[in-house]
Amino acid sequence: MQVLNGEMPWRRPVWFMRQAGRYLDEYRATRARAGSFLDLCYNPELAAEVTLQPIRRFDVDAAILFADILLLPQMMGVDLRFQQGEGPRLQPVRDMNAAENLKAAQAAGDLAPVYETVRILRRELPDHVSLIGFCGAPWTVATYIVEGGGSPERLRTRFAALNGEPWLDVIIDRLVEASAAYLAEQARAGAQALMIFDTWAGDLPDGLREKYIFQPVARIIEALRAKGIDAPVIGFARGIGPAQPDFARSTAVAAIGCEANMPVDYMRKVLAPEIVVQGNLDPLAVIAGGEVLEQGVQRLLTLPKERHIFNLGHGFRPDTPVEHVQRMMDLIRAEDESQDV
Ligand code: 1CP
Repeated sequence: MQVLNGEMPWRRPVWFMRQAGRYLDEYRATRARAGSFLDLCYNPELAAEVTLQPIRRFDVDAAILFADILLLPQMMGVDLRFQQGEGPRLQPVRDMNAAENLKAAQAAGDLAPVYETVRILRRELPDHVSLIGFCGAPWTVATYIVEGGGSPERLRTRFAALNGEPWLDVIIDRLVEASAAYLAEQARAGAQALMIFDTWAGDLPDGLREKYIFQPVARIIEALRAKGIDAPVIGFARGIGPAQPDFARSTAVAAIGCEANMPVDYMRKVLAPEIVVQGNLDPLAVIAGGEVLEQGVQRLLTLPKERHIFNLGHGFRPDTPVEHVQRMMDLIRAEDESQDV
């Protein structure tokens, strides 16, 4: 929170995307107890439990609410299932009639279990651990709605954007409205910072980013401010590379998440002077361990502490060895210890 508010932090802040997840035995055990992934997301006690598991293991500075970006479209009326081993399946929306049936107004109100998870977490977390709420960005959530699930190339959605399909505009507008209400409720329940995940932002060419990536995120933040929510927002427009400064300027995010292939030199010289950067260790380097991990961490420690939130460039993979995560934490914390003496 100090870095997001433009202050010098007491140490370099660190947290990890997907820090709660399948690489932890205790996560797999709790998930089995919950039944399905969605049962876990909608069970406030168990969702809070899995959020807290990595906090007990590692000395991280933030917890991210355990939920999923697809809960919101589910409450907007899109049928959602998680098939074992296959990822999400949604009822596709690909025409005006289906788009106009998406409910925006009451969707956030139907996510009460998520706000209960946030309240439990704020009660249970140590004071120095910040709580991050989140939602998917309209573009990324729209890709799941249009494709009907995960998809290697997301071609239907990208062509809908290239062709300027009016039904895609309706989907995006409904998502903007519902997402702003959803994030506002998370903040009211106790989330101190909010992150907007635009995992598929890199799918669009120059000229279309403004309309489908920047503006929807900007409108969500404007709506939050209009509702009196002043929590800082971290924008993760994954894969837009040198368009990051444009994203930062057009949206008024407090920080940008950087993808794993963003050169650290570019983050230090071009991005950090303008905005707080979060990221961007390659999740594969954590699996590899050894020299690769050590060098990757050291490279990121060259970023100014008051402008950097240590993280991965994308989430932990399930095959990540827990000892390597601990090793990474030790390497990061060694910086602060060496400066204390
Ligand atoms: O237990 C399991 O096997 C389920 C795996 C899983 C987990 C742990 C899914 C299914 N979602 C989550 C939790 C989750 N998802 C969090 C929790 C907080 C954290 O620890 O980070 C967050 C923030 C998300 C966000 C999310 N869901 C994104 C954006 C970030 C990213 O990873 O790029 C996306 C794209 C999703 C969709 C989704 N949910 C789950 C899967 C397998 C997918 C990807 C589907 C696909 O595109 O193939």
